Amino acid sequence: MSTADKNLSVFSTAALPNISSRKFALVVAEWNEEVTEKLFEGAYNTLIQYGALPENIVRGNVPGSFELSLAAHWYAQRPEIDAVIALGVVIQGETKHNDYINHAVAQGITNASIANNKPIIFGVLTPNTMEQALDRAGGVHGNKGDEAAITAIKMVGLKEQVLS
Ligand code: DLZ
Repeated sequence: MSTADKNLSVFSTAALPNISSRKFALVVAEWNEEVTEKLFEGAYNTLIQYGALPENIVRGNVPGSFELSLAAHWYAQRPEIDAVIALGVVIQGETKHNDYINHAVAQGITNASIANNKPIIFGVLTPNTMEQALDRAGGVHGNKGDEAAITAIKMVGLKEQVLS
């Protein structure tokens, strides 16, 4: 299903793990800040709604989405962090810059996640227009930040189930 047909804030919440002692890092790109702040709000509020404690959530800002993977890697290296959520928006431009950024971030986050054996969630919107971005940052298609937070919670639970 494409995101055009999906509301990013509607998901199954059956059997979510207890996350009251889990620690999360949110890494937020400053580029397209009007959108990424909404992604942050969505992710933060969803973590709180499903049981995370405010003191167990840390935030780090990076200049643009290209820097998300390295910063996520740094947070994932901290032993106390259970999951990292990387939030950014890369809007298609007149050049291919967006393609390079999108591929680099997707690959960088995958690599950092596997290297650290921790969930690092790809909360990056890759729309064609600002309007499409806003639609997915608390607009008609929900909030990618909400979806990223639920994904982090589910992956923390799955890791516990599989590895402990
Ligand atoms: C340079 C750039 C461009 C053109 N577009 C975006 C964007 O749409 N979203 C985003 O998060 N960052 C963008 N950036 C910045 C890069 O991610 C990176 O911060 C710079 O290339 C570093 O010099």
